[in-house]
Amino acid sequence: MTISEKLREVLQRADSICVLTGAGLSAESGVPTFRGDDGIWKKFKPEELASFDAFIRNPALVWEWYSYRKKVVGEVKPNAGHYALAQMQDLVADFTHVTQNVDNLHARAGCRGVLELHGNITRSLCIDCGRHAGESTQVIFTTVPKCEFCGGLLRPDVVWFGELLPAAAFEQSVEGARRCDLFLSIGTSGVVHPAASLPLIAREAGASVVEINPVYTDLSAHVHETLLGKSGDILPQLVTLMKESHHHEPT
Ligand code: BJW
Ligand code: ZN
Repeated sequence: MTISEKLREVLQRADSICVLTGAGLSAESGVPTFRGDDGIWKKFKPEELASFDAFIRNPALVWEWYSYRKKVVGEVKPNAGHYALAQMQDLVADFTHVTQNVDNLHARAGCRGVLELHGNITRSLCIDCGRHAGESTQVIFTTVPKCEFCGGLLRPDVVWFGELLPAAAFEQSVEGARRCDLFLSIGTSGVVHPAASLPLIAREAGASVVEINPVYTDLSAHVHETLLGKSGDILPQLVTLMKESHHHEPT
């Protein structure tokens, strides 16, 4: 993977960067992605588990999937890609970090103010009274967990298909996409909307749009450049270039 002269320039000049991260960012930490070869939990597609209907039909199955994933994210660590983004936020005046991930790994790497479009798997809430579960119920569940206040069913505090994204976080993401000079789409297949529309919004508003992924995606035709490779390899290289920028300026 070589970084084009054009991208080098954009990186070094950008005052405002917006990043959209997806499951691929956490793949190198050992968190399975949703789609692709290693992306299938048992035999299920995300569409068959990640919906309120699926949950009501079979809460035990859906909780089994989330319990497994909570266990995984508790056991793994952020990787070089997460840490590179935590560094990048300090190298640019305006940085918007939007994520579709629910694994909390960006926060653990020191990324601040991450806009979590699809919620956070470390939290649960009651489907009847809407209250969040307290610390004591945040353990790994062996059965379907119930609300400590009203006895209702608890669900993971994530956004399922057919559900609205958190409005404020999505609005701030759109603003970040409109404002930025450089938009990076990292480790996402770009098939789930409305998150997948953010790179297009950025491009429409005049940003350079660059994708980082080991393979081409549904977004590739719409970006200026695809950097083919792993985010844990490429993001640290981009940060190094950004740090070098000042040395290259004429005195
Ligand atoms: C690496 C790597 C390495 C591997 N380095 N990369 C417009 C058009 C069409 C459909 C719709 C539309 N608007 C809305 C919809 C419907 C639906 C939708 O988008 N469906 C499509 C599938 C067709 N969207 C919704 O329902 C959304 N809500 C909504 O729109 O509300 C309005 C509404 C209300 C009522 C009715 C209708 C509309 C909500 C979407 C919620 C998505 N939720 C999930 C589950 C979250 C909880 C959980 O985690 O369990 O979010 S689904 C799942 O997909 C999860 C992810 O965040 C999301 C995106 O996946 P992501 O991150 O892209 O992962 P993968 O696995 O797909 O890709 C990984 C990539 O990494 C791959 O490309 C690899 O190559 C790459 N990779 N190693 C870099 N080392
Ligand atoms: Zn309740």
